[in-house]
Amino acid sequence: MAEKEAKSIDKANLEMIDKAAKDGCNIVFDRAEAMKPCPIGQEGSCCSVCAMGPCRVPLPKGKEETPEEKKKRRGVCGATSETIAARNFLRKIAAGSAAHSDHGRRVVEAFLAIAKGETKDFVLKDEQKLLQLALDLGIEIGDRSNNEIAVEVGEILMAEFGKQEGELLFLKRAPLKRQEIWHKLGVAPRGIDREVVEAMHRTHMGVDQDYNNLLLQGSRCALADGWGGSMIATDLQDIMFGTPAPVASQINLGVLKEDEVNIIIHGHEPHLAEALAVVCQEPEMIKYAKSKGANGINLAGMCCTANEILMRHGVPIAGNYLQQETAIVTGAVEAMVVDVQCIMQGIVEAATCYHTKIITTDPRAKIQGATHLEFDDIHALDSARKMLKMAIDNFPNRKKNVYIPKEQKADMIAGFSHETINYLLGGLYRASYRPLNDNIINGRIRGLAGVVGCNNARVTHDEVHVTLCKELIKNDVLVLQTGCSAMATAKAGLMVPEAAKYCGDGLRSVCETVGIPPVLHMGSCVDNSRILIAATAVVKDGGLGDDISDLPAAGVAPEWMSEKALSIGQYFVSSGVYTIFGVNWPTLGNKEVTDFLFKGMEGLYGGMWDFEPDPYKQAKLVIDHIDKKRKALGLDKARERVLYDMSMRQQLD
Ligand code: SF4
Ligand code: MSK
Repeated sequence: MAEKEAKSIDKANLEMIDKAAKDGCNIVFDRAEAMKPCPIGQEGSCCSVCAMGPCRVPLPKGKEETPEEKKKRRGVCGATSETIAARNFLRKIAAGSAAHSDHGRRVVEAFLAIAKGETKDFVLKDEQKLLQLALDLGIEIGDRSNNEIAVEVGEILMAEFGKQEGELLFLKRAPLKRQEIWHKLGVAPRGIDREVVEAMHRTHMGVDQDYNNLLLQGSRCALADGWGGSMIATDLQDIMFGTPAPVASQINLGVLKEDEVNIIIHGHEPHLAEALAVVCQEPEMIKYAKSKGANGINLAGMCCTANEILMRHGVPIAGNYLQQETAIVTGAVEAMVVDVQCIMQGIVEAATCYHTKIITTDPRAKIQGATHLEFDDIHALDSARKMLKMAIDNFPNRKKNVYIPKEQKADMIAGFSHETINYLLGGLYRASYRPLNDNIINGRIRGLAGVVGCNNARVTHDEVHVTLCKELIKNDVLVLQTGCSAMATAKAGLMVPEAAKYCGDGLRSVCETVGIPPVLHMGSCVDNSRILIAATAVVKDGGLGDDISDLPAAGVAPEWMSEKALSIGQYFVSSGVYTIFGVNWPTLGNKEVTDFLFKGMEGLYGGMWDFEPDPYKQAKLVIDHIDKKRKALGLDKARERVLYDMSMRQQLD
C-alpha cells in the first residue's frame, strides 16, 4: 500500500493525500502504513476476556494441524479455539447491534419529544407513514390527533428496548416462513437491550463455551438490530423528517466552496443534521457569514449522517469514511460537527494542521482536544445556531494552504426508500413491486444485490465497491446500496440514470423504461432495514418463492471495517441472505466456527456467510448464487414475455 495509487481510486482523495504530506499532516493512510494488523487478532485467535490472558491460540500456518495439536490449542482456562473465535465474533456483533440500537433509542426519545409537543423545532412530517405504523402496531386511530397516536407509537417502540419476554413486534413484518424458522431455532429476539446484555454475559469468562450456542445468540442479537433497533430508527426518522423520495445532489470534496463557510456534519443520527440544514438557510446566519467575509454558508455531509440529509434534502456529500481527514486537509473546512460512530480520533490531530474546529455534540462521544457543544433535542435550532456561529467565526482564521479539488464531484440521484421503489414501479394508484418481480421472473433483471458497508484503509479506497457494482450491473443484477458503499459508487457516476449504459441489455431496458439508475441509494447503515423490508415486499408480491432465502438475491460488504457491519451481516444471513464480506474475516483461526458460518448456517437459516476480498470473484459468487436460486425457482429458462396479437389469439381459439 506504499504507492499512492494503491491507497484510493478517488482522484480527490489522492490529491489530498499529496497535500497532507506537503502540509506535514498525518492521516489514516500514513497510520495504516505504519501499523500492520496483528495476524492473531485478525483471525479471531486472541482472547482477552480475563486477566489470565490475553491468550493467543493461532492456527498453525503452512501445515495441517494434527488432532493432538488442536487439543492443545487452548487458553489458560482451557477455552478451545472454537470458543475463543465464536466469543470474539459474538462480542463484535453485540457491539454493532448496541450501536445501531442506541441510535434507535435516541430516535425514539426525539420522536416522543416532538409527539408530546416538548419541542417546537420539528413537526412529524410523514403522516401517512405514522398512521400505517400505528395500524401495524394495532394502535387505535379513530379521531385521535396525530400527536396522540404518535405518543402511543413512541411508547410502544421504546418498550421494545427493555422488553423482558415475548418477541420484537417488527418480526411479524417478515415472511411467515422466516418467522417459523426463527421460532424453530429459538432465535426470535426478546428485548433489544436484553439480547445485547445476554451476549456480553455469555461471552464473559467461564459462561457459554459451546460455539454453536454462542453463534445462536449471535443471530438473536443481530436480529434485534435489523428487525429491532435499526428498523425502529428508520421508521421514526422517516415519520419525523420525511420518507425519502428521489432527489438530485452532488458528491465528493469538490462540493466544498472556497468563498463560503464550509461546515461538515459527520456521524449517524439525523436530528442535529436536520437542525443544521434549517439554520444554514436562515437569512440572519447568511448575513452573519457575510459580515465575516464569506459569500454564504455551505453545509455538506460525511458518512451516514450525510446519507440522511442527502436522502431528505439533497444536501451534498463531501465524502465517505476514508475522506473525513482529507476533507480537513483542503484547509477549507471551518467546522466538522460530529455525533456518534465512525468518527476517527485522528480528525482532531489533522485539524491542528489547519484552522478547522472539531465540535463534538453528544455526551456519549467526546474526543480529547475537540470543542464540546452539547446538542439539545428540545432546543434543536438554537443548538445548531451556536455550532454554525462557531464555524462562521472561524472563517477569517483560514490559513494560506487552502486547496479544494473543485473538479472532483459527481452528480447523483438518491432517495430510494422502500416506499419510493414501490411507487416508481407501480405508480401512485397501483403502487407495488409487481413490475420488479415480473422483470426478475422474465430474466431482464437477473437478481438483486445489497452492496453496503464501510471503507477500510487495508484495501484501496472505493475500488472494491465500484468494481463489484460495475460487474453486477453489467450482468443485469440490480444493486441496492446504503452507507459508505453507496457514496463510493455515486462518486464513480453509477447513481444517475445515464449509468444504465454500463448495464447488460435486460437491466438497461428496465432502468431506461422507469428512469432509474441501476444502483439505488437506499440510505444510511440503519437503513439496511429498508433492504429487509424491500426483500419481504418482493416475497409477498409472489412468484419468487415464499421466503427471503428463496430470492435470487445476495448481500456484500466489500470494504467493511466496523462491528456494525458484522451485526448487519449476521442479521442478513439469519434472515436468509447469502452474504459476502471482503477485506478479511474474523474467525479464520478456527475451522469449525468458520465452517458453521460459511456452510452450516445455510441448512438452518437458508442464508450463509462467505469471505472473498477480490471484487471480480465476489461478483461471480453473487451471480452464481443468484443463478442457483433462479434454477430452484424454475426461472433458469426464463424467456421474454410474448405479447399475443389478434391473429395469434384467433389461432389459439
Ligand atoms: Fe485466556 Fe480463558 Fe482468560 Fe480468555 S478467558 S483470556 S482464554 S484464560
Ligand atoms: S458510516 S459503519 S463507515 S458504512 Fe455508517 Fe460508513 Fe461503515 Fe460507518
